[in-house]
Amino acid sequence: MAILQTLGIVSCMGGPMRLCGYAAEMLRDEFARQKQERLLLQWHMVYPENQGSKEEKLTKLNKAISQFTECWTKENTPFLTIGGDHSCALGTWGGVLNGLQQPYDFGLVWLDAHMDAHTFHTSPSGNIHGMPLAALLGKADEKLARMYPSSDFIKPENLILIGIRSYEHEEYELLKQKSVEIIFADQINRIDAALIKAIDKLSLSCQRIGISIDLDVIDPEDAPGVETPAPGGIKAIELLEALSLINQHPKVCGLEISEFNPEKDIKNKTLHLMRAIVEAFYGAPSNPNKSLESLGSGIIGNSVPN
Ligand SMILES: [Mn+2]
Repeated sequence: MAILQTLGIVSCMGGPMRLCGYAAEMLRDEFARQKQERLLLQWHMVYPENQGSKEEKLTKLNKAISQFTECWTKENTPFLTIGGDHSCALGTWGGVLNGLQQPYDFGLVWLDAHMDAHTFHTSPSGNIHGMPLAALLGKADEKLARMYPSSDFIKPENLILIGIRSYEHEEYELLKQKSVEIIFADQINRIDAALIKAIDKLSLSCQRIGISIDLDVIDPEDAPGVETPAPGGIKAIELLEALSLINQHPKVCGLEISEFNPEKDIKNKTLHLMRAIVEAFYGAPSNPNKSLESLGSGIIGNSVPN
């Protein structure tokens, strides 16, 4: 029986949502309902404090998240983090960078409908779940930088965004200025090939790779339970297949899943999908009879911003 270290972040302070903080507890109960034979999640939960401003609470929460992922990174223990809103990425990946002796060797695949690269200066909403990549790239304003629990950053060439289809000009400018690779949703003809290509590319220069999934990368038809749905997303079944093809990839140190909003879910579709995502990547490997070589690049056109 494999035991997977799992951190639940019981907070939705980084977004406008009321209930996404319950995602981890709901997923824990969902796993508990069925007998586990192959994969056992060992749950740890972090909760925000009652006192202080939202910024102060998020600063402490991200610090707490980072202490777990730093420790697991140092021990080389694969982990799963379950948000919460996507601002938890500040803690998850800031902690990984803290735990690495060579933080420059870290790569991140960011699956999201949005770019999440705002700062307080550019964000129309002021919601922090739209800002984690600015901080992770070292481009945060002062207020955002205070919430980020690391002094190390991701090298722009070690970050790949996949599935983007809704963004503001300012975030695009920030990423473009850094030449971050962006694969837009309408460029993807095969998510399995695109994901494998991204992991292969990062593997060349990175010792560890993280995968951050915002559930809104999936088409709202398949994942209605998200706060900020955007039509034209990836099919759930295709994402699951893609993840099973990189099942427990030796370079992948952790998987993050965020932005589940139970209020908008229909018949627990998105909750069940979260579970399937965990099992596709961390469960027993299936035996794909596909040849990876035959997949091609999976994208149409050039994915570097122009
Ligand atoms: Mn996001």
